[in-house]
Amino acid sequence: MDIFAEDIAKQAMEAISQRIRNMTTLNIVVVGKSGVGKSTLINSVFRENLAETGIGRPVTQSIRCITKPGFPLAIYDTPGFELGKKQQAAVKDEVLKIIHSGNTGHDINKAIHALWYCVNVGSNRTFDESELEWLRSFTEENRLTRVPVFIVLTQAFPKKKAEEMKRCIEGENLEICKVCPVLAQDIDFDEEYVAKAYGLDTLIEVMGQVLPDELQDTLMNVQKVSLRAKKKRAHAAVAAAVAAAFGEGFAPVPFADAAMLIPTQVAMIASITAIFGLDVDKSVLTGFVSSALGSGGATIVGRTIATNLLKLVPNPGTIAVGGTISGATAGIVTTALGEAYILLMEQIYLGTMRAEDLTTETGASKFKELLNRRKKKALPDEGITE
Ligand SMILES: Nc1nc2c(ncn2[C@@H]2O[C@H](COP(=O)(O)OP(=O)(O)O)[C@@H](O)[C@H]2O)c(=O)[nH]1
Ligand SMILES: [Mg+2]
Repeated sequence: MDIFAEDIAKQAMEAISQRIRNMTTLNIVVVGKSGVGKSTLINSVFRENLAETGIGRPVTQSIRCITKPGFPLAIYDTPGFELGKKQQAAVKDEVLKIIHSGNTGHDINKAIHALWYCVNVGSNRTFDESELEWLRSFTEENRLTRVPVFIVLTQAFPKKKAEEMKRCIEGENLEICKVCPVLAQDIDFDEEYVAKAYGLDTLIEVMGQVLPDELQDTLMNVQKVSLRAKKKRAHAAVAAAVAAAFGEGFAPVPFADAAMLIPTQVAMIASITAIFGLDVDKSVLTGFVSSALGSGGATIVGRTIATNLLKLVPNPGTIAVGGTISGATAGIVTTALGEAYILLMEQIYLGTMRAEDLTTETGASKFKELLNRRKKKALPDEGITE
């Protein structure tokens, strides 16, 4: 069976768009007075400028839902929360109503998955009593619905003051997940001192600890603040793909049939791409496939695939015996391919490599060099069990 790198890239493109289309929608309610920094927070955490460019539609008297087509996130914003006690009570009832109606159909896409209660550190002396009352009453009524509540201390500067507020709130023993101080954007004091943004990665990482498994890929897809969390999830996706396809029950195949591994690898690449939430196009994928599996636009035959995949493995000597690919070998080479792709996604995420670089000769050789460096860094017997 002959295959073109471009065909594999096309399959991968299709798998990626299907993957993203099928992602579970993450629904977050954001509560807080006007001006505390809700919009800034949302735009800084998520990769689309949702608060700015999203489409808002009113869902209740005082709550609107912001979404963007093709983006698996919905933010329920609560404008007017500052307008006194009556309005705050109304917001509370409406939030609870939305939570209940989200739960009725047992559709995870409709449920509310988290509530961010935002309080501004800069302008508050202490935590306002009326806000505490709101939280006490809300968390009480949330006992059965159990929507995870995060208190986000926005514009958390000076840090010492933020820490004080955090301790004060923690002392209330509310049923909340976490108090997270954040500075969403740098603050520039007369150009003499800059307070650096911080805390957004922690907010996402603690969210990751409480969200159900169905939402983990979505959370990684939409967030743009924790590369560490994206990589961790991507590594897990590689391990899961390998275990599912090449675990027990995989009958060894001849080298010439290495193309059999491709559907699993295409699905794995799609998962990783969805987790990184990066726009990759067909030329990038063609470039990657060509550099990993074979050469240029030419057809790649099974044997070439096997040989080139083995080149990605730090120490292929011990596994390339017998002329057949066992489940363990298939796992090792597929893992190596996944790790190479994660490396590429990381470079693109960090901006040290542009997506289109891979289609040029200098870009491709730069990537090869990175792969080699990664291979050398790996322990001599990394992952090899056969
Ligand atoms: N430098 C900086 N400014 C912020 C931050 N958060 C909010 N602001 C500013 O505070 C003002 C109100 O923020 P906004 O996000 O619109 O608040 P919202 O009404 O709660 O949505 C805006 O001028 C923001 O630029 C932050 O983390 N850093
Ligand atoms: Mg706003």
